[in-house]
Amino acid sequence: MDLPRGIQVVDGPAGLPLLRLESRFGTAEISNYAAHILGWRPAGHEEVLFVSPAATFLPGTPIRGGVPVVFPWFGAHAVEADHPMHGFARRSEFELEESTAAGEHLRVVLGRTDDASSRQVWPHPFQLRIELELAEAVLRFRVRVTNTGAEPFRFSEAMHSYFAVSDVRDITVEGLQRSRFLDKPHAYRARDDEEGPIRFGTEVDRVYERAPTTARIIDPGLGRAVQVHSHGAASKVVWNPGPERGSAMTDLGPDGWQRFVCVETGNVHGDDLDLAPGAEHVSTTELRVTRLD
Ligand code: TA6
Repeated sequence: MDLPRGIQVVDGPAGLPLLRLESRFGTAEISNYAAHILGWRPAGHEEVLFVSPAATFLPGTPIRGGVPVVFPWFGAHAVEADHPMHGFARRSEFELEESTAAGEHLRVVLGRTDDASSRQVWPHPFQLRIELELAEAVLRFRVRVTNTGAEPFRFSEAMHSYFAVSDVRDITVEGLQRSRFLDKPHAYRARDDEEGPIRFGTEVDRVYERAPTTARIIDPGLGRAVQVHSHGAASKVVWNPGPERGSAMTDLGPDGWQRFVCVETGNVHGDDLDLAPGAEHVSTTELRVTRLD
């Protein structure tokens, strides 16, 4: 496919081919493998996403960092323990379907459908498209799921975004105060008693159902705030493994846990979705970076 000006194929980590979108608005990268967004540097700012220095880029394995695509289930499979964590999409190949440039505004669409491998673990025909737009001061990504079969299906989805931070112990996440969440480290106990911003240092793993549309990562060390705004995505998940779990994650490295926070957007747990034959669902996430005064 001929690529428009501003979009090119470059060699990424471990020789992984990446699509690089570059304009006056900044630079972003996404791989055909797993439709995995691996970087975003808006004009005037440093890298916004975290990719672990110990990440592996092997076929069939998830990449630690960037924006893993979680589909068609979130977390462990509800019944089959041997099914891949967070579904199969983040371990599979996508095809570049569209690439467009409108001035400095660049956009690519990567897609995949069901295949023999997916049907072994999830018996539904589907089309999954990940759209990535590099716009002025915004990185926008969409998840488009279409039911191409004759039967309805239920699914969960999330864009599991890893954000680079100075030190997770020095940041806060605002915007979710007093919102109800499921507290995974405490047996998913439901809570809504958090009056202040979320702080980190020990394991934090929270699923906010019917969450507020916008959360903000406040990072005094980097002098920036990252806004995570979503629509068509009822859930937010906030995760950092903390020192104990983090140091045991081989693709994270010894102090990798300190360098990121996940603020994920999607439709998970009680927000999972039913899709009728022929129907399509779109969820959109927009990232913005501002300097802290
Ligand atoms: O989104 C939070 C979470 O479900 C955590 O419980 C943790 O498992 C994290 O995802 C990472 O999962 P992964 O399979 O990428 O190691």
